[in-house]
Amino acid sequence: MDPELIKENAKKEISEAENLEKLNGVLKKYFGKEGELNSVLKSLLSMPPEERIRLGSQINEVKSFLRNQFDQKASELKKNLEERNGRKEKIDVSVPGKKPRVGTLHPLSRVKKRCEEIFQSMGFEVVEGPEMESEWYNFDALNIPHDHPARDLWDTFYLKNGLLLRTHTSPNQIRYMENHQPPLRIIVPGTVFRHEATDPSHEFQLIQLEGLMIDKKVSAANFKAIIEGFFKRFFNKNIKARLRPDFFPFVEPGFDVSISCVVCGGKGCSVCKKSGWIEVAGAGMVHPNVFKNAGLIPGDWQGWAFGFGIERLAMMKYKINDIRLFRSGDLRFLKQF
Ligand code: FA5
Repeated sequence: MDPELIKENAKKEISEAENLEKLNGVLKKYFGKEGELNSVLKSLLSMPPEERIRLGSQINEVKSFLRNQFDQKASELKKNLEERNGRKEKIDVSVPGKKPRVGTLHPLSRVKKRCEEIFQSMGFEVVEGPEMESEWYNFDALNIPHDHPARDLWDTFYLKNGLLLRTHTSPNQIRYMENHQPPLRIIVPGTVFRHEATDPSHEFQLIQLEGLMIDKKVSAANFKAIIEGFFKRFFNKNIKARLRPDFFPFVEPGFDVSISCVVCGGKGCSVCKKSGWIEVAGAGMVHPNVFKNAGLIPGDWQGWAFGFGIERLAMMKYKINDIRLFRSGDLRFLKQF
């Protein structure tokens, strides 16, 4: 058959195809194994060489022309189909949107931030110190010599480089006084580490907040007023503070600080074990040896220091009964904040 005739017929049939199925039929009819173009190609074998070349190139031209026609028609039909099926992009303004989840501050970060705000408003500067600490700053300079039993209470992780992971934020009392002349008021929030088993109220990693105030005349009464004021604002309740004698080698005298129970207000409940009080911090008047080790003359200055755990405050504030939840990574817990 004449290739030109095939071309005209196929062109007509392609343009008339109403759907992809019909177009496929046309494709098969002309391009299939037994299709018209192939049978013309087969007939070339019996032709003289010159005729074969001429007709062969004519067939090739027809083939590429028709291929184009098929492709164009196929994409036209597909587009129509998509439009009919509604698969083309459509904006349905009535569909509820996907709400992006906004992250929130970790409860410990929130509590730490709030503590900083309150102390800053009372004139305290926020200071930081290293988590990897020397024995000198963590123990010796704080009046805890090598053979002192208090070291057992603060067992920690000793590092291969001769340093250790600090067990409390108190080393920063020395670090700060070494470089700053009193009068001074600082707080030092930071992570500390202890070699101890965990339970609902103990972690081996926690955040402490250290406080230090040094001046010419600073008393325990002054400390009590500051710490009570802090807790009143932190819990937004009429909290009372209580100091009882306690021992820490770096203070003299030393106090155990309790606050009236945030749940029962001091009447006695299961949280405060019926005592009406909850222990929250260690504190005391700065020991003369600490002044000496920081390069200050003990008789020249007076001061107090305290340290409490941020986790324990967060537990009271948000009524959390297991300290281990904070670092569990459990989103069901974290999403509540
Ligand atoms: C100290 O670490 C002293 N450096 C505090 C201090 C500072 C005393 C300045 C005097 C002057 P203590 O080991 O008691 O003390 O810890 C202080 C607070 O950290 C505790 O009251 C508690 O709130 C918290 N804490 C201690 N160990 C843990 C633990 N394993 N898990 C959770 N909180 C803890």
